[in-house]
Amino acid sequence: MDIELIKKRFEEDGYVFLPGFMSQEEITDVNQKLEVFIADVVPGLPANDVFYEDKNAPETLKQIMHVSEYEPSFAPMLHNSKFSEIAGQLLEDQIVPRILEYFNKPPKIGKPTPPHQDGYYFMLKPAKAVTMWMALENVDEANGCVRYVRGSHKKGMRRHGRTQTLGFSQGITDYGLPEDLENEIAFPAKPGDLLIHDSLTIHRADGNQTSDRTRRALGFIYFGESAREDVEAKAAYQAQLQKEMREKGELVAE
Ligand SMILES: O=C(O)CCC(=O)C(=O)O
Repeated sequence: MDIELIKKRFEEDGYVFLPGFMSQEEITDVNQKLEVFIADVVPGLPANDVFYEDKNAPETLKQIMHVSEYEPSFAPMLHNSKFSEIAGQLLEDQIVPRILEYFNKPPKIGKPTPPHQDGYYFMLKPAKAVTMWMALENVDEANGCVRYVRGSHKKGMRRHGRTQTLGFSQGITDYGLPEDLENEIAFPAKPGDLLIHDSLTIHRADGNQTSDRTRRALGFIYFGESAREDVEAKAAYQAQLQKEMREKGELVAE
C-alpha cells in the first residue's frame, strides 16, 4: 500500500492494517531476542513495568513497559525505523517516540483488553499521537485479536472509568452503544502484520479463550512534537493509579 492510500485509510477509518509489515525472518529474530530478554532481564525489572496475570507465576507474563530502555538492542526499532518513519508521515509532524511495549495474553487466563481510547491515557492537546500494534504470532478471535470501532476517532473522547484490568486501568464506561457494535471490526493478524490507530480510535480485545496458545505482540507509541502533554494531570493520575494498585496487591514490593 502506498503512503497516500495508508494516510487516506487512517484518516477515514481511524486505523490502518498493514499485512506483512515485517518479514518472517525479522519476526523470528525479534522473537528470539524477546525470549532471551524475558528469561534473563525481565525477572529483575521493577514491578511497575512488568505485569503478570498471577504475580507468583512467571508464565502468566502479560505486559512489559519500556522494552527498548531495558534492552537497548530494541531501541532502533522504536526510534529509527520504518515504524517511526510511517508515524511521522501519518502525524505530519516531527515525532516523539514514547514507548515500546510487549503485550501477551496467556492461555485461558489472558484477560480482555477493555474498550478504550489511548488519548485518554496520553492527555495531549491536541490529541496528536499514533499507536502501532504488531503481531508476533498468529492472533485471531480465539486468542484475543484487536478490534477497532471504525470512525470512532471523529467522535471525540468518551467517558472512561477505572477497570479491574492490570495494564489497562481505564475503560469506556458506556461501551456497547449500537454505533459501537455496528462499527466494530476484528483484526486477526499473522506474525509481522501491523495495525496503526489514531489516539482517539476506540479499540478493545477479548480474552484468550484458548488452552494452549499465547497472544504476543509489540506496541509502539509516537506523539506529534506539536502536541503538548499535561504533565501535572498525568503525574497525579499515575500516582493515584499506583496507589490503587498497591492497595489491591497488584504491585509486588520492589
Ligand atoms: O494488546 C491489546 O490487547 C491491546 C493493545 C492496546 O490497546 C494498544 O496498543 O493501544
